[in-house]
Amino acid sequence: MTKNFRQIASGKVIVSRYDGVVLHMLSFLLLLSGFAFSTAHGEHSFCQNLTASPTLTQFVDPLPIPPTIDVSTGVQVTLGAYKITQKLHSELPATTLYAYGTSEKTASLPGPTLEATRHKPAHIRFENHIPDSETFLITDTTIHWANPARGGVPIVTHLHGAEAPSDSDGHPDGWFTARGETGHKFVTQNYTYPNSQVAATLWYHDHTVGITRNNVLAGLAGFYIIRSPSEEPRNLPSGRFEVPLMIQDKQLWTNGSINFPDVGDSPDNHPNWCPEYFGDIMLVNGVAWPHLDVYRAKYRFRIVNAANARFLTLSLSEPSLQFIQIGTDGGFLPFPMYLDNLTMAPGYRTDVIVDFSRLPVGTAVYLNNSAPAPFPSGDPDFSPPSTNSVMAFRVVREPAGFRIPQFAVPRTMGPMPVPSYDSKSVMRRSLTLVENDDADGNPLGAVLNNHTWMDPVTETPKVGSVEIWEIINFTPDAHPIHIHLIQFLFLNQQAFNQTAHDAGDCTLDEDFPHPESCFVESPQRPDLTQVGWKDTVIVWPSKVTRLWIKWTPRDGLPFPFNPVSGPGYVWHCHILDHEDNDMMRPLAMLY
Ligand SMILES: [Cu+2]
Repeated sequence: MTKNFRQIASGKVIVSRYDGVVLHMLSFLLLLSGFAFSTAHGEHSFCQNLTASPTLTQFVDPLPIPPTIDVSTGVQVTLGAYKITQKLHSELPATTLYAYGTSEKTASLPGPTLEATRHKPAHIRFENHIPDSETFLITDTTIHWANPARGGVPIVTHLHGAEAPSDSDGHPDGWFTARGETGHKFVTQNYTYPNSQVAATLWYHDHTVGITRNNVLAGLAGFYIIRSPSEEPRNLPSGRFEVPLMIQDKQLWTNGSINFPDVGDSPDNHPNWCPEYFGDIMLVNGVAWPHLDVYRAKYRFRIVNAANARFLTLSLSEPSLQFIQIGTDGGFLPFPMYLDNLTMAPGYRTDVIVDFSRLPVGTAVYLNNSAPAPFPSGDPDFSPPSTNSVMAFRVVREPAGFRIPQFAVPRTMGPMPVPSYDSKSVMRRSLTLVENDDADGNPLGAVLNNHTWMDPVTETPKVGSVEIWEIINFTPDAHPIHIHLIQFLFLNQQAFNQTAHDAGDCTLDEDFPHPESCFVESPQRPDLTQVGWKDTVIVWPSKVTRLWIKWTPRDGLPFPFNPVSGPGYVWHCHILDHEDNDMMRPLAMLY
C-alpha cells in the first residue's frame, strides 16, 4: 500500500503527499508520552520506519535443510506448534519464534518437510503447545481477529496448494488455542490430506483470522512435498541435490528478537497494524544470508516465497547460469523454461534446476533479489541493499571417490494446460481490489469486491464448473491473489487508465479500442514466469487480470471427497498484512 508519510524517531514528521501534519504530530506526541504499547525495548517501533537491524556478515552460516517426515505410511503424524528460540545467524543471540515440530526440542523454522506420496492420504494431527497468554508479536485488536476469550495464541494450519476437504483446509475461523478454546468454524485437529493431486511443492503455514501475519512471521511455516515417482520425469536431481529454499525477510533487534511495529501508519484507527511488513534481513530456511556448498552438478531447488509482504525477483550472479524452471505452484510445467529472473510474490512456489557442473571449483554464485517493495512501485527505504542478496552457492570439490550422478533436464514434463470451455455455461465474476485510506491518505485496510471477511459469502462456484475471474485492481500495489482448493490458469491481463476511470470519463464495460473504453491495450498474455498451473497470481495495479478456473482437481477428475461439506474455503491476498485486514473472503462450493 502507499506510504504517505514517515514518522522519524527524532519526532520530525515528513509529509510526502498529504496534509494532516498537525493531527499526526499530535498522535505522535501522544504515543511518545506513553499512550500506546511499547516494545520490550522500551522503544517504539514505527510501521515502515523500523530501526535498522544489526549488521551481519553475509554468507557465513551454512544453509540448514529442514528435517523430513514421511507422511505416506498411513500412520498419523502429530505436528505441534511450540515456542522456541533459534539462532538465525551466528553473530546474533537466539530469536524467540513459534515453530512447528514433533517436540519442543525439534521444532524449527522452517518446520519439518512433510514428504507425501500421491494417492497415499496423510493424517496429520495439529497441536498447539504455545504457552503464551498472547502472541509476542503485538496483536492489533482493532482489526477482526480470533480474539480467544480465555487468551492464548490461536493457531490453525493451512496446506497451501492442497486439494483437501474443507475441514482439513485450515479455515481461518477453525483456530484453536493451547487452552482448548476454538473458533466458530473449528471441526477437528486431525487433518486428512488425500494427496490425490499431482506431484507438486506445497507449503503449510498458519492461517488464523486476523493474526496470520504475526504467526507466520513468528515462524509457523514449512514445506510439504507431494511425489509421484511413476509419473515424474526421470533423472531429476535428487537426494542432496534436491534442496528446498524457503525465503523470508525479517527485521531484528540486536538481542535477536523480531522487530515488529507497535505503531501503525494510522494509529488513531489501527494502533499497531502496518500495511506491509518489510524486513532488511533476508533469510533462507531460517538463516540470514546462508551459503550452500555445491558440487559441480545439477541441483533442483524448490523455492517458496514465505515472506509476509516482500515480492522477490531472483537472479543468479553468474552470467553463464540460468534458472531452468520445471515447476510452479501446481506442479510440473509442460516443458522447462530457461529464465534469467524469477518473480515470485508471497505464496509462490518455483521448482528450478541450476546447473553448476561447468563452473570451476571455488566459484561463488550469489542468489540476488531486485524486486521493488512495495511491488511494483517501490520505495528504496524498504529495499535497502541488504535485501538485494539472498544467499550464496560455493562450488566445492566433491570428496575423493564420490561420483556425481548424471542428472538430466527433462525435455517435456506433461501436457500443455489448455483452458477449456466445455461446460454448458461459463460463470464470469468481476471482482475488485480496493484500498481504503484515512483522511491523510494512510491505508486503513483493503477489501475484495467491497466486502469484508465477515460479510456473507458471495463466491459460490458449482463443483465441476468453469469460471472466469476478472480481478480489477484499483489499488496502487500488486496483490498476490490466492484461491484455495484448486489450481487455475492465468489467461491475460489488460491495463486501464485509472485516472480517467476514477474521474468517470470512461468505462470498463467497453473493450479496447472502443472510444469510451478505459482499457489502454488489448488483453496481454502473462509473461513466462507466470504461466502454468497456479494457485497464487500477481494481480497488477490498474489492470484487469483474468483467470480461468475449473472447479475440479488439477487432473480434471472428480474430487475424491465432498468439497461442499465442512466450513468451506477462502480466497485472499497473500500479502499477510492485507489478508488480515481485510482482503480475505469465504469461498463456498456448491453442487
Ligand atoms: Cu494485498
